Amino acid sequence: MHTEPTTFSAEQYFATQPPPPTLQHDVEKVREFLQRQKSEGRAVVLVTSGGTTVPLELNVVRFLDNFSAGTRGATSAEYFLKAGYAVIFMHRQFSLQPFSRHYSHSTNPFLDFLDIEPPQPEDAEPTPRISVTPNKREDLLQVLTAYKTVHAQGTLHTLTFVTVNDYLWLLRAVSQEMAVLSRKAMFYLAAAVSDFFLPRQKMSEHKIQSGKGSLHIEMDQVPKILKPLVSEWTPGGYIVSFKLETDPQLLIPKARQALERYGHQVVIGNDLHRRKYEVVFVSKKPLPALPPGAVDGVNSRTEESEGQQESGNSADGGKQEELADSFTETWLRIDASETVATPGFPVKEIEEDIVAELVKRHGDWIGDSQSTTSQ
Ligand code: PAZ
Repeated sequence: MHTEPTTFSAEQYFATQPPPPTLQHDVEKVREFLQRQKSEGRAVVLVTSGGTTVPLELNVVRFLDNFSAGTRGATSAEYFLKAGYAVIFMHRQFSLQPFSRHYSHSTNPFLDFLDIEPPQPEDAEPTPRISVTPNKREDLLQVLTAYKTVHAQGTLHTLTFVTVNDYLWLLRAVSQEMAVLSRKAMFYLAAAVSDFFLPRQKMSEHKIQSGKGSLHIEMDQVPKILKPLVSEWTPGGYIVSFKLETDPQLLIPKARQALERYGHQVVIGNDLHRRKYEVVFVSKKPLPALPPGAVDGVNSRTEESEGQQESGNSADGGKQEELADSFTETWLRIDASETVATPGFPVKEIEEDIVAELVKRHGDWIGDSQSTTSQ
């Protein structure tokens, strides 16, 4: 049976696709967390992390997935916590998490750090003890101390998603809750979210059978949820999205077009193979102050580009050149060799610099609004 692909607006999407069963419970917990952080005067960042799946059957046997391990999100979450933010860590189930990430890779399995000591004659109970391998103690102590501190302060709240549908519902609900923080809310959207999905109404109920030969599946486009996120769900928030490309030529044009279409604050562009040591911050240049009585043209310009497809080719009638003047690009780079664990040398993580830059920009942005409102 051939069914036509559908273009879902965000509204149509939520009207036709069912929410995950745990949504209500998750939202209540998020609300409590936010109330506590607000009363303690903290800024809160929502970090999304890891990849979404796209199930192919209602009784899911097969699904599409992507490469993301959640390293960017889990690492950044730690640096945000260190910088004094409270963090809602919305991640793909079983992907990397802050703190435990240091010990979940096969290159650093935590069981290899533990020793079994036989019971000593003076022990009351003849039970073997577990101890930490001496040369791993210092690192583990550091991670464990940070982890315990965050737990004692109650500044980390975790949420999980698996499918793209879970992700979309959660993102909408959490961002709507975060609106109470206005400018003190930051969104750090590092998850690798599928661009395509199979609507429930088109899914096979049972396992797709192999007897018919090759498999043809036509997927629909996932709605561009940055637009309602920026303009409806959490209008005051500071929004940072990520753009991953494999063709370096596309990185800047696509980042600019995203900013132009959605009107948020920053796109961080990264190339698949260079992402551990190089990223680019793309943002709009502040507009020059308007003369008294003049009309602000920002919104109309954003609307103008609304109908355009994101495209990196030059068949855009010189649009890229025209856009270049209204954006700034800041590259962050670290030495690639420093990102690899080498005995005696600390590992450098680019997320430390990404977060430092964002904390500064967010602080300036909050400061700007306070100086505007107090005028
Ligand atoms: O999870 P990870 O550390 O392996 O990768 C991080 C990333 C490349 C998924 C992230 O930096 C990113 O670019 N996320 C957005 C991807 C996109 O939708 O374009």
